[in-house]
Amino acid sequence: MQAYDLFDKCGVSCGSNGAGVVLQIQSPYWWNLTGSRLAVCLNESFTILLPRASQCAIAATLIHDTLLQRTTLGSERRNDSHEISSGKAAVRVDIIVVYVQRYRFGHETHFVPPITGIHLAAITPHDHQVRVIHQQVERIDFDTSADLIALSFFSGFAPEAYRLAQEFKKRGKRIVAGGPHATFAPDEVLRYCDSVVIGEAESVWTELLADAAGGRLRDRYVGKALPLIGIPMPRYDLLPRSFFIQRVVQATRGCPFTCSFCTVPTLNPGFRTRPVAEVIEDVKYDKFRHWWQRKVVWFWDDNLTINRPYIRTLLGAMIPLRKWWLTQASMDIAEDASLLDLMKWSGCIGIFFGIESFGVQSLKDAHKPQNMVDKYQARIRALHDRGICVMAGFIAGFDSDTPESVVAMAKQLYDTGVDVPFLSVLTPYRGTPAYTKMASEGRILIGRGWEFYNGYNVSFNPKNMSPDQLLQAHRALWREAFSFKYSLLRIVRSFFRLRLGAFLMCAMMNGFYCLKRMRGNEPMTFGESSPCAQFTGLTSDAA
Ligand code: B12
Ligand code: SF4
Repeated sequence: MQAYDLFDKCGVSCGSNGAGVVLQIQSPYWWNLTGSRLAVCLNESFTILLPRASQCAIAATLIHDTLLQRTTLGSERRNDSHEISSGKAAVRVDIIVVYVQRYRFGHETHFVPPITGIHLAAITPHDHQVRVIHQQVERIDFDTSADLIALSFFSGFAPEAYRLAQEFKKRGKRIVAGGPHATFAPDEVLRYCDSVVIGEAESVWTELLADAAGGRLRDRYVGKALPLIGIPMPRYDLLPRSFFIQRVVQATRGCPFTCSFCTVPTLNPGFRTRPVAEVIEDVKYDKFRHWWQRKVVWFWDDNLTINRPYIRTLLGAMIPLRKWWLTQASMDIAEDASLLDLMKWSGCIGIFFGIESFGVQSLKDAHKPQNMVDKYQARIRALHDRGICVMAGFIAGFDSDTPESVVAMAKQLYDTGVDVPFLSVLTPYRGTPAYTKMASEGRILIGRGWEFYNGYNVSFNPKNMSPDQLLQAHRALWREAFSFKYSLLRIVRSFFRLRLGAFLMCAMMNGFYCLKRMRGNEPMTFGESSPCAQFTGLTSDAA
């Protein structure tokens, strides 16, 4: 068959201009030809300029073959409508990763996507049709043809999830919810949704979908924490392109520590690892549009490096792939020089540490013995010596904190060497020791709805200040830490200390937050008039 016939069959028009052959593709798909690579995306009108007719023939064959492999393609392309796919799905499911903006004007750039939605899509059996909607960057399609709406959300987004559930209910949809909030508040979730998944989805998702297809959806499914073997690659093809980074990977689940404010030990019990070969498949996937998306691997693990034999094997396997990777780890790694070297050789450009506080008592209260204030500087230096960027989380609102100690963190974190700070307000999430303690002391502000649990608002009575003083201290810290002065100082310093990828990451993230600071795009403060106010009081059930 000739190239032009093939194009006709694919709905691709073909012409020529002075520079070469022009392909005009106006179909639900577009093909981006770079060398021999073929990327498939959706809903674009796209012009490819091919200098030679011979390339035109290659393009035609690739496009045609791709269309012929439609069944494979079904799991390789972005679905914008359930109608687009052929075949009869048992259940058409819309997975919605719920989101509420946490800054006054939203994000200027959407940096890294969640893995949850594309993971759930990947474990969805092929006889069902799946779409993934990231509310962070996509509009919610209430008039969807989906039979089942699957909502995933954190506590801070619960009011929005319930609002969505109400809207879908009005349209006669069945709704299932899961995630960290649903796991710890299933009864509350069932007031808005038909079904709830408690815990991890892998052991129950197939059964749930079969039940939905058979019209016998149960109200509760309790997921078991299974070994992480045979987990399919996340559906990267379903990610909106507006996320700057695309390759998010999970290699392990769980964490052996028991920090007082963290739900991980109960949410993901034990510490489980995926087979290295399977993780490497995800790391190798490279049908992304931009070079940095092919280059960067962002591990969304709880504590990737804790099992040393495992991480050594994984990193050893990553060395030849020449990627740039980032993850979250605990500070003890800084004492392990050979691991740090391996991290460097395998392309580590950034590590997130939960430093949390400079207060010794606060760290005790947080059950964080692995953090030692007097060792922060040396430990951060150990990473800098390998050119690795240190991102670090800090929490305001521990019992020993005062407004002054909170604001002082802006300078302390700079002096300690942190390259990119993440600044949160202490939040007593259900399922944590912090929640149990504060609830028993009657310190949870029961009039405040779940929107106050977004990490930037105050939902409890601090010990040494009022809730409003804590909020103001956090905002003052945020403004100071992301002031032009500190942001620039961190960027300049990182230029001399970090390897290229790490420097770029550091510069971008500091630039990102500094721009927010300069625009007055601060973390949103909720009050009685918050958009979610109708859900205020739900936390009283929790208390
Ligand atoms: C990666 C991560 C992030 C990333 C990505 C965020 C994102 N949107 O995914 C970043 C760093 C941005 C982040 C930020 C925050 N995070 Co975070 N994060 C995590 C972490 C470490 C891993 C989550 C993950 O991707 N796991 C891998 C995927 C595959 O699994 P999963 O999401 O857990 O989903 C499984 C089950 O929960 C379930 N499931 C989930 N949803 C659904 C939906 C349905 C329908 C079904 C059936 C099942 C199901 O099935 C999945 C497969 O088993 C978790 C810790 C943890 N272990 O969960 C904390 C965690 C989710 N984060 C948390 C918090 C508090 C935050 C912040 C508010 C922190 C802050 N102070 O700013 C912000 C919120 C930012 C935001 N805008 O979303 C809390 C949430 C607690 C709660 N009750 O809400 C957790 C649990 C950690 C903790 N401290 O306890 N986080
Ligand atoms: S080290 Fe991190 S993941 Fe582990 S329990 Fe503490 S906060 Fe949670």
